[in-house]
Amino acid sequence: MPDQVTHFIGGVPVAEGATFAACDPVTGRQIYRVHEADRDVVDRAVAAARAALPGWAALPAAERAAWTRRLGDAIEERFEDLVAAEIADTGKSVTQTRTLDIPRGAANFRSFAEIAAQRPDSAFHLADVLSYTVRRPLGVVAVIVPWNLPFLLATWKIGPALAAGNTVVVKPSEHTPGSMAVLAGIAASIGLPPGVLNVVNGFGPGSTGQFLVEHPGVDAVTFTGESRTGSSIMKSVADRVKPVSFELGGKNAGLVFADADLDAAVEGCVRSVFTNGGQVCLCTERLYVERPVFAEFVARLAGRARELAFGRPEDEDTVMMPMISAEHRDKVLSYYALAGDEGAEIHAGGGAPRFGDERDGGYYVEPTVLTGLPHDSRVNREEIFGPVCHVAPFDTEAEAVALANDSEYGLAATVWTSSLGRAHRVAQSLETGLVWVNTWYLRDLRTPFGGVKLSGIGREGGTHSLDFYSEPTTITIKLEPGHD
Ligand code: NAD
Ligand code: 6OD
Repeated sequence: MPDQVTHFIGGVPVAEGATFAACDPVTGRQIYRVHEADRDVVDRAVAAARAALPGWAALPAAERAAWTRRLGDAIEERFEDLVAAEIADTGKSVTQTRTLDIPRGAANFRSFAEIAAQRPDSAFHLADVLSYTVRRPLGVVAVIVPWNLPFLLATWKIGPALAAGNTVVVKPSEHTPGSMAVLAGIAASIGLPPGVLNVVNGFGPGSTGQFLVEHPGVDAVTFTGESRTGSSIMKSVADRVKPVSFELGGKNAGLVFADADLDAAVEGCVRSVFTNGGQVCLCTERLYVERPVFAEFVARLAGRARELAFGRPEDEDTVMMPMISAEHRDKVLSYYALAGDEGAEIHAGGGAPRFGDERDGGYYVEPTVLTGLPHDSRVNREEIFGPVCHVAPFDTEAEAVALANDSEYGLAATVWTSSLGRAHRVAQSLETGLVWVNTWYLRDLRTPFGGVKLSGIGREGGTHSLDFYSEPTTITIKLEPGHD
């Protein structure tokens, strides 16, 4: 592990700016220091990206795709370094990091290389008029990402942005800069043209993130994070009308019908509620269960929650990971306390575990299952972003859909049923960008991904990403002289 994390500008590391501590969420101890990019450093990163833009944008799509693919391949070569960096920053389990976070980074580059290389332009021929469309990159794209799936979410944006001909300045979360530092090293080692990929570190408001999105040399912003941060970024780029793509928060519902395979539903909900310590925007925080199976479902889910292993990240059977920071742990625990104050019955968890070792300095909370709260309680309304769900009974399909849709958010929902008709009907009635039936977080990278309401603007994934990261120009040619 390096003792400091630097920026990466124009193909070289840049160790400038005051430093701040990055802490290990497992123990709370400092692991290294991170340089914070001030306005001057951000200026230089944007200038490097602008200088690289004409050459990169002019490359044939197939050549950019080859570079993008090479980044994916090189991730495999530095796999263990990336696993180590991601675990150090987040405390997530080695099993998840090896099977989800890092492989998805490689897949993000490879998939978008493929999709971009094969993308046709459209043409329309009408009598003596030919109209066709060419797509141009947006320019310099600011990529701002959160801490929960740091490598997966950054590469999900960098891959298509580069394949579409943009150059990027990436700002990872202040909590999780490690894996982007490794990616920067990978870019340098494969000889990616300097300035195509730049990384600056720092905080959000009044710091690196804000300087970057407001920079006049940045043409577009792609952001994943909290809804209120999205709203504030939108305001700060409004004057320049910069294109934005936002993947924001969620308060996702799961609907369990009495005709569901209950074993599969319980295990699926264990995943959808507790994966990554509940710190995935797609995690379920509200479960609605049809009354005949409600009591059994709650008992089984709570039983499974109590069993989830709190090992160390390097133990292969560890499931539970810490919250990212002391502040976030305190926020989650404050919702556990609020649930008690609001009259919840706590079936599992409700507090912070004690280990009797160095992990007591870390940021762990217990997986928690609640019932008995009113639909309008804050616990049922606000995104908690921890390993917790509230379970409520319902009596009719219409009631379940109405409860699920009664939210300011609209990112994802899950439906558990054995009826094909119900699956289609309910899935099409849910006001979310994503619905999973009898599964959760099963991804096909070609599909549109994103949310409605407070959960985001726009869709990324497959050609939808390429649509965002490029602008069409329609060219209309009159083929024969004559009247228009
Ligand atoms: P956050 O909004 O606090 O921060 C995200 C990133 O934005 C960080 O890099 C941060 O430094 C930066 N930032 C903050 N304020 C900024 C500003 N004013 N200008 C520019 N940059 C700024 O989010 P977080 O706490 O890191 O992540 C958790 C949140 O992200 C949750 O709400 C979660 O639901 C959401 N999320 C959504 C998705 C999705 O796909 N919809 C995916 C992951 C996380
Ligand atoms: O899988 C993805 O592509 C994606 N964008 C996941 C987002 C997860 C949110 O925490």
